[in-house]
Amino acid sequence: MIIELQQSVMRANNTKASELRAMLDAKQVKMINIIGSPGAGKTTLLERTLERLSARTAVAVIEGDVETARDAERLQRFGVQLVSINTGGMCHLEAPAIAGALEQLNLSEIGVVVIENVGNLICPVEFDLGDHLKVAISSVPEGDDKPGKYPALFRAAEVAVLNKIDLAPYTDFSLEAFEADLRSINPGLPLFPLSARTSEGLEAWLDWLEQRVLTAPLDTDRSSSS
Ligand SMILES: Nc1nc2c(ncn2[C@@H]2O[C@H](COP(=O)(O)OP(=O)(O)OP(=O)(O)O)[C@@H](O)[C@H]2O)c(=O)[nH]1
Ligand SMILES: [Mg+2]
Repeated sequence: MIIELQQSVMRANNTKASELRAMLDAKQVKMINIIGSPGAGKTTLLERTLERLSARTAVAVIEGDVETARDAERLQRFGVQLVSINTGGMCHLEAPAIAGALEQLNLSEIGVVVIENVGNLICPVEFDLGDHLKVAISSVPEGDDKPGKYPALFRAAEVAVLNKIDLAPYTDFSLEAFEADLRSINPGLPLFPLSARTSEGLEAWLDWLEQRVLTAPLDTDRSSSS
């Protein structure tokens, strides 16, 4: 009974997500879904990304948090359209909540919507939000064994960021081990090791992202399993 209910929730979510993606495609808006563990640096990467991307196109942000609007408050200085969603304890965002958030945005003025998902490596992967691009963010202090332990995220993502490389000298993190683990799960996944704090490696990530969301054609066939 519980399994049936979960399946129907997932089906309803995925139907809504497909509707959202079609609606965004019609308006030529791209939506990015950033997924990573608590503290991996999602908001910090978003801050660094907004500094450049919002100079090229109008960006809106949907901030998902279990509690508080702290991340949304951090982003207010960028003057972007911003909607904060408190999940009230839930470990992920769902498509109906994104639909509600998108209704609050003036999409005719927006080129890119960025979602910061709830900090979690498992639940957010299960729920398609109607996004065009899933970004997996890991960070050095989490350890180099994470791709193999949480493979679903690294399979679903179209790109991976490894943040906090400035901390590598103080840990036993091995970039080679991380990459090998990642490659065993998703051989072609682009990986950007960087530090959102020192900006090392940031340019390559920003170049890739700009190319993907500003010039690459819309990919309307992506689904939650992609
Ligand atoms: N040393 C270092 N610290 C970083 C870097 N990026 C982020 N941090 C720090 O890591 C902490 C968490 O960063 P956030 O950006 O808030 O992480 P988050 O993933 O948004 O966290 P949640 O939204 O709570 O899941 C903060 O203290 C940041 O200043 C980095 O590249 N290097
Ligand atoms: Mg955050």
